[in-house]
Amino acid sequence: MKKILLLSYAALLLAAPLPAQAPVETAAQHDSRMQWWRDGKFGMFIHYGLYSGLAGELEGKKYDGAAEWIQAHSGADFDTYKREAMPRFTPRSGMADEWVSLAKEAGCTYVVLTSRHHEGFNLFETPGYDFNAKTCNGIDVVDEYVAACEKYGLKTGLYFSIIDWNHPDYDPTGSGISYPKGNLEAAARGERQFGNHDRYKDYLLTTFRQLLDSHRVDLIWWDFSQPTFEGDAAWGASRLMKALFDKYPMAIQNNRLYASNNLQHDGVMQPTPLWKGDYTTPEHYIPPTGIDGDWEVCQTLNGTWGYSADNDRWKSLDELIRELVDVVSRGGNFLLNIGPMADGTVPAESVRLFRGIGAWMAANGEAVYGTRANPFDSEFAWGRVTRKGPDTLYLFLYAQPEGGIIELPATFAAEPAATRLTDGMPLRIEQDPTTGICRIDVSSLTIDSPAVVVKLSGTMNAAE
Ligand code: H79
Repeated sequence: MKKILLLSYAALLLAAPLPAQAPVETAAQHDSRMQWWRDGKFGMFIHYGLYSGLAGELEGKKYDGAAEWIQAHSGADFDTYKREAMPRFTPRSGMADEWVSLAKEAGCTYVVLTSRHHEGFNLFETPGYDFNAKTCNGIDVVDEYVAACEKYGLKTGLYFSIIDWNHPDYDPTGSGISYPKGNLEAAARGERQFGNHDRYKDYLLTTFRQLLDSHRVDLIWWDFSQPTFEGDAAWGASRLMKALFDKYPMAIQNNRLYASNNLQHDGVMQPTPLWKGDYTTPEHYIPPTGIDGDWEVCQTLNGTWGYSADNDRWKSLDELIRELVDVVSRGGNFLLNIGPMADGTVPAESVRLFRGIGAWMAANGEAVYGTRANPFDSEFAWGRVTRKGPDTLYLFLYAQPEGGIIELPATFAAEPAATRLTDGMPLRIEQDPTTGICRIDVSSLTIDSPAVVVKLSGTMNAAE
């Protein structure tokens, strides 16, 4: 294999001091590494851990909100959490196959499973540290998951929490994030010690290496940092990144080893510099004008990531498909969550919603996969636009335009053609070179929710 002289892409772009182990590659190498992810557009997030068995309830008390946060919400100390949660966690062989096959059916191209969440319970075998699923009941959940991803041909993502509510060496004092009250009280009583955070960082690296040594991955989803607790100081970020690139040079990773702007919930979001990770990760938030560079919205079906027995605030299928289209039309990816139950079973409503998206994608996926953002300066009252290559646009009609006519501020070389995507029905199209406007007559279309897609073939002329 030809040995390539690697240039530091990040250094070229930033000319700023870099962490020693920032990924080094040229812009072309970067583009080729990112390609499957940029084209793939739609992924499934899977939140599964000890909290799944608790399902929003601990010691007889119910906690609303993000169910994977139940230890922090309840304040339970480690012993209580372990005692309550372990017996209720009953992973079943074969469940990962069900998750990934559902993802495939839904039209997802990649999947991301929580290999460990903030509770610090590892779903994979971690020799030397027994707070893991293998010790619990003999199933290495990540093993089965990776095998299922291979079986169904989906890219394999693993979420990896850098926060840890239960590791004895984790120092919560700088993290700026809720920490189980019970563990703080135990520390105050002298029953726990924080204080050796360097050892925790070593543990993170060892554990991450154990994960990589026995599981092939395409993507790592770190979670998460605060401005006061990030990067090398908080997590030994450079070492973790290097461990990933040493083992899987083509792997992709998000930006959450650093704080960046991940939890911003309004306004225009700025991109993350590449040395902090490959893409920006708005959570529960769809940036109204997109983000420069690569980005992915992660989203829940019902407001919680982890399974919660009482939560029935499900979004509708149409809402979810429109969220997907909004995101893709602005140039992003959409990572949509399921929270399986104690034994890995996917809640029936989640199955229904993902299958519904799959049915829609089977008919309209051409307008989603491999596309890029709306090329026009703004969005349209009637719906959204994606672009594929130099000569195809897809128009997602959410509603009839005024007078049944779409007006695009563009003209096309030669004769453009407009058709309804699902059946190729031709639509009348005309362009006016004097005004630079192209008109498509969609008055004959019934606009079924969530969207009807019109395909416009023709090379768009550059704006005057
Ligand atoms: O795994 C999911 C979340 O648990 C995780 N990221 C996604 C993918 C995440 N960890 N931290 N945060 C998100 C941000 C924390 C927000 C908080 Fe809160 C606001 C913590 C306490 C208040 C959200 C709302 C969690 C509990 C209540």
